[in-house]
Amino acid sequence: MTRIEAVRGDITEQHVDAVVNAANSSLLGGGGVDGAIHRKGGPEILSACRDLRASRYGKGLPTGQAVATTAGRLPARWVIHTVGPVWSATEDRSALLASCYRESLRVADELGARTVAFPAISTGIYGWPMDDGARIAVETVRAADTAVDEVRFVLFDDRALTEFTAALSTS
Ligand code: AR6
Repeated sequence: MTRIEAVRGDITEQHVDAVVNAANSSLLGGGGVDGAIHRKGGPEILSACRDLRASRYGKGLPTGQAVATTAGRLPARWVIHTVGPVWSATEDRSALLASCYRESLRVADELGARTVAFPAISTGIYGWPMDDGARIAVETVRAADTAVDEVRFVLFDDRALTEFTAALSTS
């Protein structure tokens, strides 16, 4: 049984086995969570991402998939990079957002990670509404078949924490 919690905080400061990065397909960095992880984790992460681009992911990491690297100087041991979908008002991309959570947990299982911290994927630069993003995150993690003991949603502001707390209080 996976314990699921929501806290307010900074994903880069989490003492967990793996932190999830809301990356983009290039794996070469960006703003938001991605920028913070690379800035605080140092050049080792970017170097590992470059290696992935030169080997398994020549065309980039597809949306909805996940891959792990070192966490460099972060307190976590691994970063699991995943690429959320950009929000669309005309196309339902929620299966891709759910896939980010599911695939990240699958990678965590492969690594043997028992504690995993997630940001609210796609709800920043990619524009996903926070209430819907929170619902998909919680439903997908609850339904996942994983050996991870603890999933921690790490939310940057009160609004996000409120939405995740509400999603967690529904059964
Ligand atoms: N810790 C926890 N949450 C954070 C942090 C942090 N340090 N910083 C921001 N958030 P975003 P996306 C929240 O934009 O929407 C990048 O350029 C933020 O308030 O990081 O998936 C990538 O390279 C929001 O609720 O990710 C991609 O190009 C949530 O984390 C693109 O942005 C996600 O916001 C991905 O966009």
